[in-house]
Amino acid sequence: MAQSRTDFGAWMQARQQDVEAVLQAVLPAAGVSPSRLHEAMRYAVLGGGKRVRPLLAYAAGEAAGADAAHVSRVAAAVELVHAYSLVHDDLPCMDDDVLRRGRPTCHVAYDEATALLVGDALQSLAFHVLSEQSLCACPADQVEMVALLARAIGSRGMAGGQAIDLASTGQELSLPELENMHIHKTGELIRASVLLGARCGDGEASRLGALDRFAKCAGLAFQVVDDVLDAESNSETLGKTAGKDARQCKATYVSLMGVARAREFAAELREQALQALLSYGLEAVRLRELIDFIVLRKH
Ligand code: GRG
Repeated sequence: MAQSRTDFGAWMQARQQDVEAVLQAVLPAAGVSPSRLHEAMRYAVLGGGKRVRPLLAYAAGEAAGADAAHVSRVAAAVELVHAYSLVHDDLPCMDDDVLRRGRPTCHVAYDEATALLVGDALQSLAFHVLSEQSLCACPADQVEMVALLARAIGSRGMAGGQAIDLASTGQELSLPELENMHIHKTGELIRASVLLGARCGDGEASRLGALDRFAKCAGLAFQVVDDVLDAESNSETLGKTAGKDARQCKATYVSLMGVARAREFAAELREQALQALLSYGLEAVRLRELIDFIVLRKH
């Protein structure tokens, strides 16, 4: 194979820097009024996080032969949505957490009302970034991209998954119920990241189907590993409060399957994700490497 793991490290760093630069540029400067809100938006987004969703968008864009500058906009949009979801998830009325990306959460560093507005404004900025410039050959395709993101993060997507999560805390869940929650809460945005990256490229329907199957496995694998890390790692390594799921009596893949079986399940999902890419050649190398990154990550 022409490209090696070392290349993946360099590729990942270059894409993380690329999305950081777009995020820096699209976020209003802290000095611009209302400056406290803008400063808090920058605090919530910049200088932290693995940028997994942008990396998936870049990798899918490469698999679909997309223009890298167009994919950068998608990458920034999905990260803005992700940052909004974390800020709102950390609020006292939701998960009530004080640590995120190794720093005080947004409502602790600022205040609850500001954090609420940060989430609102980041979500709005995401759609601005996705729609402001032409990202694909046909304007109607770009309208579909906007609709795709809206569906993925709304009441039948990420926000719905969060609602299911809140309603089920302290309840016993079956595996299918747990899976349904995660498909919505974390899976839909991961899926949208892959599909939107690919939609900047050739957008061939059969190929999008394969990427969709990849993305569904990647999204679930991400969550299974998240549950394992919450149970096995520590707050310093994770940059967020570890061990919360057990303390809150939350159903997780670890509580339902145990750590060893959860790890096996993540490995099975990795296999299925790789199977979905069988019709692809070297153009999907980054997607294949990213599923390994997702499954083997330590934080
Ligand atoms: C508030 C509408 C709304 C939705 C929140 C995604 C979500 C729904 C909440 C996040 C809570 C959480 C910790 C979910 C587990 C999986 C997850 C999204 C972990 C954090 O994502 P990473 O690991 O974080 O990609 P970084 O910091 O690397 O970006």
